Amino acid sequence: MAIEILQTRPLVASCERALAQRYTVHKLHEQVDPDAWVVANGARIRAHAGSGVQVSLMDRLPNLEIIAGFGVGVDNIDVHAARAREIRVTNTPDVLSDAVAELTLGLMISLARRIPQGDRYVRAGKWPGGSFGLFSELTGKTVGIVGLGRIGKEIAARAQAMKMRVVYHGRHQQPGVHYVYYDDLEAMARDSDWLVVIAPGGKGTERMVSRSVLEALGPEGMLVNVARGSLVDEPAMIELLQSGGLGGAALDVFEHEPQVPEALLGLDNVVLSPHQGSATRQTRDAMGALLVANLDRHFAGEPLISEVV
Ligand code: NAP
Ligand code: 8YV
Repeated sequence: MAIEILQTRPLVASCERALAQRYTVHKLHEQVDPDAWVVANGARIRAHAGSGVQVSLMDRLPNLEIIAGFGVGVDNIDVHAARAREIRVTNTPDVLSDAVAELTLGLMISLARRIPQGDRYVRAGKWPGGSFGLFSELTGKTVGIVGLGRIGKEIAARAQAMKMRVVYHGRHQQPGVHYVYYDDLEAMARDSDWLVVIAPGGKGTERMVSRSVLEALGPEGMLVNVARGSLVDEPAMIELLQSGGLGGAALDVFEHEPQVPEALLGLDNVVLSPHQGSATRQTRDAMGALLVANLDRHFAGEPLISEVV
């Protein structure tokens, strides 16, 4: 009997091809009347391929066994509700850590040397009119990493290669990690030139980078957010960027993305990126392969590769 699974948003082509070879795939986002489709067919669905599953959908899929997420962050999956319904949840950690770390360093260098602004300056024909300006290096600066996890450690290694001093904040000091640990985020911000945010999204980290943390980072301080927009007090960040209370920001994620606050678009001490951390062909294919492998393991009765527990 064919195993029927559901998608509610497009997935990378290689992943969709692999799923179609193995399963009967229904794409809810392509249905003319998604609600009517779920009412008529939801009982046949055994798995959801992709992230973004809330309890309202779970309740309409009575035989859902597993949600195979696409991405390592699971803040857009109601994991608590899934657990209560004995629905397994998997994600795609590790395979994307290098890509996210590379983008993070790219955003840091771009902000430090105003690379996007320099490109626009040349394209606008302004160079003959004078010099673009002097900015600053990463070398010798202190970077405070908020969330020294799988990706945070890859960022730290690359920052060290840029001759930066690395310190970190998390809920726990990690044994065997030689970077200086701060249990107080505001204290770390005060002692840092750069603050890189790479902890998980969700209620536990909402606006943890508060106005007081941003003020502690200060007028020369640079904020990088490659985690989730929810971790930063975005209105306070914008106000401090405008007033000079915060030196600059490089942002790959936003509170209400893909909508980005208009106020950010006009700021010259900001670099903006449309949630591109894992957006390479190689990494997205690897994420898709891991999603499929988790589903295959589940239906073969074998241990899952990356279960969210
Ligand atoms: P991970 O290995 O689980 O690392 C998470 C780190 O955050 C851990 O070091 C953890 O340390 C720390 N942490 C967790 N809760 C915290 C809290 N309340 N306060 C302070 N620190 C906390 O996860 P990962 O694989 O590195 O991924 C991290 C996040 O990056 C994902 O959840 C996702 O939101 C984001 N991400 C973004 C992109 C993008 O495209 N921009 C791509 C991939 C991932 P403690 O347990 O010691 O607190
Ligand atoms: C997204 C991410 O998953 O993995 C994560 O948590 O934030 C990204 O890799 C990616 O944008 C696919 O939706």
